[in-house]
Amino acid sequence: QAVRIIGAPTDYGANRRGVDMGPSAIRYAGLADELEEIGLRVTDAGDVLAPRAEERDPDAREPSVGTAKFLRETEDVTGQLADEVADALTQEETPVALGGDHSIAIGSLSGSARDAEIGAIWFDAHGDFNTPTTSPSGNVHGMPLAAALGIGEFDGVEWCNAPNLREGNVAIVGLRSVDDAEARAIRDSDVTAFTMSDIDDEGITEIVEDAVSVASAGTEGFHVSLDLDWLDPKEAPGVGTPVRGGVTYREAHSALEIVAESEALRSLEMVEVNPILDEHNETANLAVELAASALGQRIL
Ligand code: DIR
Ligand code: MN
Ligand code: MN
Ligand code: MN
Repeated sequence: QAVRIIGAPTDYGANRRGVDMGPSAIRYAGLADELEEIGLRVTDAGDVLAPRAEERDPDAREPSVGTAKFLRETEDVTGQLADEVADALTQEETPVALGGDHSIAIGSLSGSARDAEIGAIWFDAHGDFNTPTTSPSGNVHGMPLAAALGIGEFDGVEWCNAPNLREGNVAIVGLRSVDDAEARAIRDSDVTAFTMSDIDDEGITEIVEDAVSVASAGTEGFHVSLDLDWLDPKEAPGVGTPVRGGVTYREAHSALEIVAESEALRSLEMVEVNPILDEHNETANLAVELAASALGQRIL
């Protein structure tokens, strides 16, 4: 089995700076070596081109999609990422995208869904289901799932809609911080959403098995989008929007081991690692470990 690492060093979508260094931090934590150790053939495609936010005007926007910040840059970067992800898949390599902020998921989802019906599992404290009108922040990292699904103003916006991803094949896991209008949009959609309370009640294995069923039903595999703020900040301090009460270290591994066992993982991304806010790169180290679990690391 082969994987292709693709960095997307953006911070346009986030409110705190430094997440553009995520790809470097995760590479430095030894991603390629770790994946080779578990028997994968690894290619590193380098980074897609993302100009520094300082060179850009946050308000230069497409009027059709409202008041989201850095939308042009997001379109540009996610377009490159989508092409690279789609190309990896045609070469039978599993794409492993490294963020950057979560806006890059617009690209990984549309690339992964270019030539196949896919599902998605979204491990995150947040719903990422805002649109430019519901967003309290204007930050696109709070919107990528809505953008990919064509919710609200994103309806019919071709560059961000993932062509073969249906709401019924999307599961969000680990919610504990959702804006009011965003919660309404999630409820009104056909997306399956599991909160932290659902994990408390049912246990992580039950919930992730359900998520895998949702994402696999009638699809040719699923994308896993792993926002490191899904974990409790004690385990993953190096993120821009930490929220207490997240999953534990062991729950996270267990979840990604279930993903690996499904043998339906089509593409993977790890986002929101911010080395400036981290302690000795431990959040990037954790991202590497979790990628190994998702990609089939076996203890025995
Ligand atoms: C918030 C934060 N809901 C927003 N979202 C984050 O700005 O839309 N997503 N941090 O990962
Ligand atoms: Mn998040
Ligand atoms: Mn997110
Ligand atoms: Mn717990």
